[in-house]
Amino acid sequence: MTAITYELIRKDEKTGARAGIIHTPHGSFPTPIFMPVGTQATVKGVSPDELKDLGAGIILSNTYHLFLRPGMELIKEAGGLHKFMHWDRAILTDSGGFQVFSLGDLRKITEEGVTFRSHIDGSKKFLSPEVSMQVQMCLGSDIVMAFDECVPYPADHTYALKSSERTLRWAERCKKTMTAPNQGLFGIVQGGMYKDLRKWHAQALVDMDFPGYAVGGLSVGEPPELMYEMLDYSTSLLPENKPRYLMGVGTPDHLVEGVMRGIDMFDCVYPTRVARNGMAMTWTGRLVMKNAQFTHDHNVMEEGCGCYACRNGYTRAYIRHLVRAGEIFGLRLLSLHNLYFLEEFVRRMRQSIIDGKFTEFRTDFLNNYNKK
Ligand code: PRF
Ligand code: ZN
Repeated sequence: MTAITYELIRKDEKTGARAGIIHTPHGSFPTPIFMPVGTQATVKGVSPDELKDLGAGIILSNTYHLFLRPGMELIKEAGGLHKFMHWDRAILTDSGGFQVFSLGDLRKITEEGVTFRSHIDGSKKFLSPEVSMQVQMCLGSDIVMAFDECVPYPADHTYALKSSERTLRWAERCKKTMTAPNQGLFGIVQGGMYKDLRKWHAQALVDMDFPGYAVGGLSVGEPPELMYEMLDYSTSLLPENKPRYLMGVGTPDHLVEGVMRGIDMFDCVYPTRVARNGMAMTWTGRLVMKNAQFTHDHNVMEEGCGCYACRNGYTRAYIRHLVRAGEIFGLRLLSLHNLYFLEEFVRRMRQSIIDGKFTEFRTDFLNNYNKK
């Protein structure tokens, strides 16, 4: 028995899109899925009950942050991350192999692991495949990510090859260390922006037989067309009976393109981050709530939206006022709306796959979303 299994429900005939179900020890959820990000063991400003209410079946959290603060001992003492943060549905934790490169100071990478200085207090720390697995075992997340290096963009072929070879050796070490029967370890495809490396890396990970695969190293500053091309090469060799996760990708247009290429899982800080900048996501594009055009606009953010804010009639004029006044409640209403929007977005996308209408969904969405 593996902790994580994927059930394929329907494959689109014209594209790589697929509808499925992922089963975890903390419940099952439909795919394609969007995972809200709870870096510090909280999705900023949103309670677990509110997350359930908007339909989240799984959230993402981060080894890097929780390792530095509050530390794995405390979370272990609390009985694991689910209990600590009061979330009883599924959790995926990223390995720290990405955050250490974007946040850690004075990094030094060796075969053994990465030495760095904490961005919180400057103290010297060390993360490796073994440490990352041990931390993630203390956290007790349902889906555990392998410790990798995200090849920076741009990188030359020699560097991308060396880095991806090391990530492969690290994946072996992760697999050896990760022994918890109720946690599933996903491999991460790297390879930079090189087709040959992408194919080789994906194949090598498939040979190691993980319960799921992520495509890493994308959405790191490359043009979208290049990302889609690399995505094609990365997924072409992945087995049909395992979930596929595109890491750190989260705008609606990237979600549709990812799903079209056979991706099942996404995560991104985008909906909550832009909410805190006063932006609302809608089916016809983004609304900058501070704009004067909303001063007298007594409509909800989006007509027909089922989120807490729109369902209860909070108006654009009111939210504009809250945002301008710097009130927390305004940011909360925007976060609840944006997260609901993306969960609803993946629900409709999934339904369109089941109904055999994914291509139409994609065309309609892109037409409406880019109209403004
Ligand atoms: N590796 C890991 N986490 C990630 C990435 C990666 O390549 C990315 C790249 N978009 C986001 N998060 N471990
Ligand atoms: Zn809404």
